[in-house]
Amino acid sequence: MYLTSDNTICAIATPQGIGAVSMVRVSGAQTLDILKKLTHKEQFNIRQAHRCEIYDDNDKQLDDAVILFYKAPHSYTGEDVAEIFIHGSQYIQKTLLETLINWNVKLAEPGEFTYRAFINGKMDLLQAEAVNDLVFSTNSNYHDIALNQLRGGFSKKLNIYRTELINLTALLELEIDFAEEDVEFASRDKLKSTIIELISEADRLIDSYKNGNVVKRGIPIAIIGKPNVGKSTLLNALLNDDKAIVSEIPGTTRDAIEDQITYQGFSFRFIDTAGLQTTEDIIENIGIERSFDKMRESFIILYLIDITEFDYYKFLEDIQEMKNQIKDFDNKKMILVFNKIDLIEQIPSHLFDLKDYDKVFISAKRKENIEILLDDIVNSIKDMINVNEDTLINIRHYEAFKEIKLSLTKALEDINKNMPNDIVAFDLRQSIESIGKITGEIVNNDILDHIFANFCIGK
Ligand SMILES: Nc1nc2c(ncn2[C@@H]2O[C@H](COP(=O)(O)OP(=O)(O)OP(=O)(O)O)[C@@H](O)[C@H]2O)c(=O)[nH]1
Ligand SMILES: [Mg+2]
Repeated sequence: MYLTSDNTICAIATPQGIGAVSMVRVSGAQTLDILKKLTHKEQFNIRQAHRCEIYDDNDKQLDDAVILFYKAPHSYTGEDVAEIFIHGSQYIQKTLLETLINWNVKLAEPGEFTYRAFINGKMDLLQAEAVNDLVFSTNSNYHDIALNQLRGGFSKKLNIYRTELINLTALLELEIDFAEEDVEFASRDKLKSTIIELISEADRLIDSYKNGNVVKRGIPIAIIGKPNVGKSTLLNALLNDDKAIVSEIPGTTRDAIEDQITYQGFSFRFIDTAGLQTTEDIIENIGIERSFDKMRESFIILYLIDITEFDYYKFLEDIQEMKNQIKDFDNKKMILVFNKIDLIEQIPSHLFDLKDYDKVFISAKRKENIEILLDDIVNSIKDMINVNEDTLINIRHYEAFKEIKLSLTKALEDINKNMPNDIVAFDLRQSIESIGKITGEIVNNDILDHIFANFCIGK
């Protein structure tokens, strides 16, 4: 266990490097003494900005700083905390940290401040994890979920489930105590209906993880099509970057290339793939196999077509091949993207007859109509992905809900089979434990270490 809470810790809380201002955070019982030593000042008012000179270990003035002092338990960590705002010079940052370390302040591990907030009951584990998600949030949907979880909305809901299960289990256990008298404290109908309700809630949350995960990591969108239709050019246009090699030689892209952009509140992960064709070239074939893998993981497929070479029958063959290769092809959204419109005078009217598909006409090379394509993608995603405040975004929570569902389903089966109360109570206790794992009532140190190790230093 690397995280402890019996000493005073410090860390730079702002990003590494040179900046206008940098903030060093200190937390622990020695904080006030450290501040006095650092500033030669005796008095610090709580939650008030103090502008003061700070001095290094050799009593040489280091900076003109602004300091905030928070008294336990009314601070982020629940301990005495100081926030020292200094000029963002790397020399000042480094010397201040060295000075504090010389005075026996320990350099904080990643997430150690939030760990202390959790240990001191300032937040539960779900909220602590939400802090990290908030720091890492890259788009408004991810941000909204993380912020709600930090505010405690989801924790409250979980506590309601937990209390409900604890009450039901207690009644069952009471019946065990009074077994001889044959009394029924817990109505079997009420027990069953509550369990069914909780299972369906667990199901909803388990299903939400697929969406939560892509909202967090970027919604995968594959760019697919025959060689040379302009897939790599489109990727570059979408990213506004020369990420992929473009050439007039068919078969240029041999392996998938991907990158993210954020657009209208979503992060999209665009994947450029090797052109689809039958070939003898082994490497190219591996690339094509990977194109199918990328289609499988995508929510949306952009099927790119060179408008000067569109062949309806070949297109139908390709669609059939995709359906053969991709099990849940019909759950995905496919957008037909006709490229190279700069090479033609007018869009052939028969293309508008392809009524089963969204169609977008672009010139990737000239970056024409790229926004129209992005808007179409956003509209499609809004139909496919529904995120709300308790969408799961954390695999640990997802796994815990799968456990909850398993033990509740077992409890229901056991009730239906008229199994003894202690067996049903055991199943219910297991599901209570799984909820406890999410909020942190029941969690071991290895898991805590693992969770907080993914945090930033200084958070
Ligand atoms: N005129 C015109 N040419 C384009 C357009 N988009 C791409 N091209 C050209 O088409 C050729 C192929 O482009 P790529 O982006 O490499 O095509 P690709 O689909 O990635 O090809 P592979 O990787 O070989 O499958 C290049 O010469 C591009 O400059 C466009 O909108 N208009
Ligand atoms: Mg390419």
